[in-house]
This record gives sequence, C-alpha cells and structure tokens, in this order.
Amino acid sequence: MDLGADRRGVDIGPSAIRYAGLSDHLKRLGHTIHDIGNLPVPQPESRPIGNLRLKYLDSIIQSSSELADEVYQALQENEFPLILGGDHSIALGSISGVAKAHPNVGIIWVDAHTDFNTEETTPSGNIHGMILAALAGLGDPQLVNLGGWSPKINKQQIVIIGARDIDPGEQALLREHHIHVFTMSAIDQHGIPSLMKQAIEIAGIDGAPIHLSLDLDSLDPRDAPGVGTPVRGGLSYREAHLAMELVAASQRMISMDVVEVNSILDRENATAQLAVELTLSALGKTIL
Ligand code: DIR
Ligand code: MN
Ligand code: MN
Ligand code: MN
Repeated sequence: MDLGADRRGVDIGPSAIRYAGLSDHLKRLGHTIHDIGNLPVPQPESRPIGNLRLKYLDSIIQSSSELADEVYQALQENEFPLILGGDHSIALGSISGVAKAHPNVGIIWVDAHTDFNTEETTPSGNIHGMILAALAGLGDPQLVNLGGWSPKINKQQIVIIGARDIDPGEQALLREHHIHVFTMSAIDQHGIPSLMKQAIEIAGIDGAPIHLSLDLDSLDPRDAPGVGTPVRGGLSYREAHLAMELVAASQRMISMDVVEVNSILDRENATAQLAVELTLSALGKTIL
C-alpha cells in the first residue's frame, strides 16, 4: 500500500522484506509460517485522489477493511499476524482487526512521527499521518468508524516511542488527549530499558495484550536510509534491537506491523534487511 503517503516505493516494501529472507529466518527461529501473500491494493494512478485533505480515502478504507478481516481471522485461528507495509496507513486495517478480536489491546507505536493528525491538522493530506488518531477515535468519521465501531484503542493504552518530528496541530492533540509520547529526548535521558518497561506496563495494563507497530523511520537514517520520510537523530541500531528484545521478553505481543520500507530510496535492500533483523528480535531471537 502506498496510497497513504506521497512517495512511491513503499508499495514494494513487502517484496523487499520477503527477498531479505524473512520467512526462512523465522523458520530457523522455530516459527511456522503461513504467508498469505499481498492483499490487492489499487495503484494510485488508477484511483481518484479525492479530497486533498484525505487523499485516496475511499481506496484506503476499502483496503483497510479487507486487511482487518484477514487479521481478525488469523487471530481467531490462534495465529500471530505479522503485517508488512506499505505505508503506515495499513495499521488502520491491522489494528482494527486486532481490536475486534481483543478489545483491550494496547499499542506500542515506534516511529519518528506520531501519526496523530486529523484532516483539520494535516499539513500533507496524507492519511498515514492520521492513523493513530483515527484508532483513538479522532478525525474523519470514515477512518474512525471503520468496521462500525470506535474508538478501536483506549487512548491511555497508546505509547509512542522515538518521536522527533511532530506537526503543531498534532502536538496540541497529543497534549489534549494525554497520549504517552516517549520522544528521542526522553530516550536520550532515560534510556530504552526503562522506557520500554514503562511502555509495556502502560500499553499492557491489567494484563492486556500488546500490538507493536514498527515504522522503520524510527531508526536513524544512517541505518535505515530506505524510508519515505527520514528524520535524523533516530534510534540507533542497538537501541531498536533492544526495544524489540524487551517486547519479546514481555511475552505480551500478539501482533505486529512492519511499515514504511521504501525500496526505491533504499541502499541495496539494507532497510529491508534491518526490518527482518528487528522482526526476528521482536519474535524471540536472542544473541546467546
Ligand atoms: C507528517 C508526516 N506528520 C504528515 N508523517 C509521517 O504528513 O502528517 N511520515 N507519518 O512517515
Ligand atoms: Mn508512521
Ligand atoms: Mn508514515
Ligand atoms: Mn514515521
């Protein structure tokens, strides 16, 4: 899916991640893999862009509802849905599916951005920047009410980690709704171990399950050059691994998105490889 962002190249992210060996590595870790392939998403050239404050809304709603059904189904079958993007708008579908199966699910959103715009605050009209707000019940009614209910996620169980590029309107909304945001400055000050421990406690309050949404632009662009909107000063390679390892150790994660790998901008598939390595850490790979 690349309808939610301005730059082409994330639509082939899933192919790049598969090419980097995701399935084989997961099998070696002891997991059984059932790859259902790509869900069909229309090319932007073939669809009307529609309202410029909510670009490609109709197509995104359609694809999100199909993805939500697949994710819900996988959870019903006691599988662990691992959803490859694509721009971050795919999290509307994935998390809606998870929330339908597990209404008390909390979210750890690892991202340079907070994706907390609405059609009123967006500087770009790109829906990938609005998804977390929509899941919390804020913004355009079609995004918010996907599947017929809202909010999908309790605001108090959302934790954003790695943020360093927040639009002014988003800042106001995040404050107004008391969203937990662990910025890069907070990570510099307190470190990943302490903040991840807090994040797991907040998202997973009272034993709630956790969905992890990993935007590769959370990493420093030196390690993750292949993303649509690189912002310097990001998570280091080890900080990102440690964050994933701590999520795995908590044994609370029930589903995960890996998004925003942009293969056109990547260097020899390095960002897709990094996506594979981090996914392995999140799914139980340890050094020893
Ligand atoms: C910006 C960029 N905040 C927007 N957002 C994201 O367009 O809403 N880039 N998510 O990856
Ligand atoms: Mn994002
Ligand atoms: Mn994004
Ligand atoms: Mn981002």
